Amino acid sequence: MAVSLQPGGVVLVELHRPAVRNALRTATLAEIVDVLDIVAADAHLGAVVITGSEKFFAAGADLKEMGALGPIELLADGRPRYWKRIAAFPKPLLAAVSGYALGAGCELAMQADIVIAGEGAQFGQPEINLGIIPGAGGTQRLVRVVGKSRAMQMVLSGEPIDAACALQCGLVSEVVPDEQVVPRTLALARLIAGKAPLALRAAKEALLLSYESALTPALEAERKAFVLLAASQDRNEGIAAFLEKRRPNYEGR
Ligand code: CO8
Repeated sequence: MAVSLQPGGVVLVELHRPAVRNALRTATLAEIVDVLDIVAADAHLGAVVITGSEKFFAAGADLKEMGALGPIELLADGRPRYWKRIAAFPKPLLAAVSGYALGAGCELAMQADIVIAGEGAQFGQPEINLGIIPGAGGTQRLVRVVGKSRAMQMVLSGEPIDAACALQCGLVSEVVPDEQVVPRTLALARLIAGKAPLALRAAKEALLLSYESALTPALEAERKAFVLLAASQDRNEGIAAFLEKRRPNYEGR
């Protein structure tokens, strides 16, 4: 895995295990979590982009590693903890997906707040072909994103969908030529990372509540966050900058 600092306070995480098509070892998830912890704690870093190679985002869990675990070992396995920590990352997380995003690779993409796909991307939950089912959100997040029928089709048949279909059903927000996936996602991340940090955090939290909560309590939480932001300097700065026709200077306060 390679980690690099990009312009605008964006951190790029590149999965790199070509021999196994970027299969996700537990240690890889731990490394991703370590990066997210560092970014979360650093006020100069505003967003993370995670990507793979042009042909493979990630081919799922590492089957050599996972296949060796029985139920008792799986119960004690650290992966669910890492997935939860990825989900709890408070800053924007974007996925730039080229090629295959299968199994845990598709689940990793779904953990991102925004997914940008290359034209050749394929998203799938092929676990059924192995006699198992998705185990890191694939049955739950997928149905919330693409709806019941499409999720059932993907999980029960194991057949992947292409980028055009992923766009149509809302799994990704943009499809661009494969070679543009990383530059486009980095540019979007840079744009987002320049916004007021407290407002970004509140917005992400409020949007994610729509997954977790019924409408009325989620609307109340949104309203509370909206009201709370009125106490921030950045809110006054943002409005003042607009009225004075200048760029805002956000400080995260
Ligand atoms: N884990 C480990 N190794 C893998 C994985 C993987 N997920 N995917 C590919 N590899 C390895 C292959 O074994 C092969 O190794 P070798 O060269 O030593 O033979 C090498 O990568 C190249 O693979 P292919 O020859 O198949 O490469 P292609 O480019 O022809 O195809 C694909 C690429 C389409 C990605 C294909 O490799 C594939 O279908 N991979 C498996 C995808 C899959 O089933 N993913 C779901 C995994 S399960 C999961 O994520 C949920 C958790 C599972 C828990 C299991 C608990 C028991």
